[in-house]
Amino acid sequence: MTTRLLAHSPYHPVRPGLLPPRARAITRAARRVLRANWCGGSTVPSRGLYPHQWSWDSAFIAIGQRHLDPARARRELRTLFAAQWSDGRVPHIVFHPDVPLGAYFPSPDFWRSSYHGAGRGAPSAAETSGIVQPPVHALAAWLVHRADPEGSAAEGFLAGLHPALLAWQNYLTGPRDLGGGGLAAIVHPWESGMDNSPAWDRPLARITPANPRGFRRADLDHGAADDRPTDLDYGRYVRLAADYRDHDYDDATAPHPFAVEDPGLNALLIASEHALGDIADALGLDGAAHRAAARRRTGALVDRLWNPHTGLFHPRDLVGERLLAERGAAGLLPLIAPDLPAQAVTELRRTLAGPHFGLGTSTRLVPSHDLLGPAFDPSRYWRGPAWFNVNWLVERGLRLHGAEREARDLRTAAVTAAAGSGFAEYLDPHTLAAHGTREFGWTAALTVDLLATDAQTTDGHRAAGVPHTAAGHPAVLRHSGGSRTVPDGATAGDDGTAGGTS
Ligand code: 2M8
Repeated sequence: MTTRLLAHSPYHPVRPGLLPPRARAITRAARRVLRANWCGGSTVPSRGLYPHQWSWDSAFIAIGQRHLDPARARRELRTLFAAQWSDGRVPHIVFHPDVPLGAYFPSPDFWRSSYHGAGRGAPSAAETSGIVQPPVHALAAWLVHRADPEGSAAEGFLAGLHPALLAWQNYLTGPRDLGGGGLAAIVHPWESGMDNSPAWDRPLARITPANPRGFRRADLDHGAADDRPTDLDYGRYVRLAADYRDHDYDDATAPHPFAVEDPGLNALLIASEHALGDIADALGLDGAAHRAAARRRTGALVDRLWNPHTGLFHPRDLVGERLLAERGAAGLLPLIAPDLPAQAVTELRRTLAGPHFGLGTSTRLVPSHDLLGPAFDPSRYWRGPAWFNVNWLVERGLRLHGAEREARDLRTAAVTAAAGSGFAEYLDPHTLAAHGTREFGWTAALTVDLLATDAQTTDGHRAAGVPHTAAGHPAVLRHSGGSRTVPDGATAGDDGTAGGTS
């Protein structure tokens, strides 16, 4: 299948797997992107649009980089955690001091972390943002370790990072459990990583936008305005961030007019809790306690965010105390939770292939938003386009729960589309036309990882070491807020979700 076809044609059936020479050529191209975006201690998502270190980008980048240069992958994570605050939060951006202030907004002089974050233990030696992103990091650390256990042990990588990973998890499950139900809340749309999702429209509508004359958007210097958030949304993002800053980033006293339990972030929290269990085992500590915590959190996720009418998880708006109605790809991400009840797995798979996400029918990649939703936009940032981290997570979840064939098709589609688009930030899910920036860090890195998974996975069979999970166990799901049974026998693989180094 040619690049031209991929870029302009609608749905085509997937040819299983890639021939090794093609796979090697794609890996080489991805490696060039990662080298070009490397800054000496970490990797920028993109030289132009995102010229600093981003939190979940770095985790995804490390996951791919481990196959190419494991020492660099370890460095990526250590650099990020060097800027962790002493309250445990990992800031969503760590700013490079040599990049001009005007290159990205909101810039360090907006967040003023070393001043406003001092009470929460923001570092004095680095400038960072004050909000967070989804916790992919313990999962990334475990996968990075597994790719090169000897090098990792020689550097004391796991032992060195473990306290920081624990503190990060504890920040999210402690001060950020704003709803008191065992899940972490986000206090800004950017904390979901899916910044412009239509799910945030309703809670954002309560926020008075900041005066547009008070700031200048740098993102529009690099991309098409139609691919990016509107000025009105940007004004609201700025207002929320400024108010949090002006409360010194203190979760206990900040008013949090935007407070939402996001299924994507919480699914990653669960996957990382499992990975912390594996890390603890490897260090001779109590891994079982983490797995028990992950099971409890999976129960909370089902209780609070599952919607049996849509067969999907939905964000819970803590201010309005209700589930948000929009169907977003974040609602599919609990597939990466090993203990998810079998019934939820079955229904999520049905939803994924159904008309709202169309995987394998009208689309070959998972769109970020409901194809039939009134707000769906195939080219605007997080309002419909397919993103590679979302597709990587869904692939992993499918494989974890034994859907190897769908996982393989998704891998092939994602890898081919990534390479054919110049490692674009996001794609129109119907035409696969590229949008956003190109040579994007996690697109390149996760392509490498998917190719490595492909190489380790026997066609038509379960990946070596992929654990059997909830499938076949009795499970009862009721409407969100009701009771549910989570099977006890579900196990995590030795990498936190799916076994091996994959
Ligand atoms: C996008 O978010 C930043 C703000 O954090 C932006 O739009 O300026 C999102 O796609 C986010 O998920 C990602 O981490 C970041 C850098 O790639 O860009």
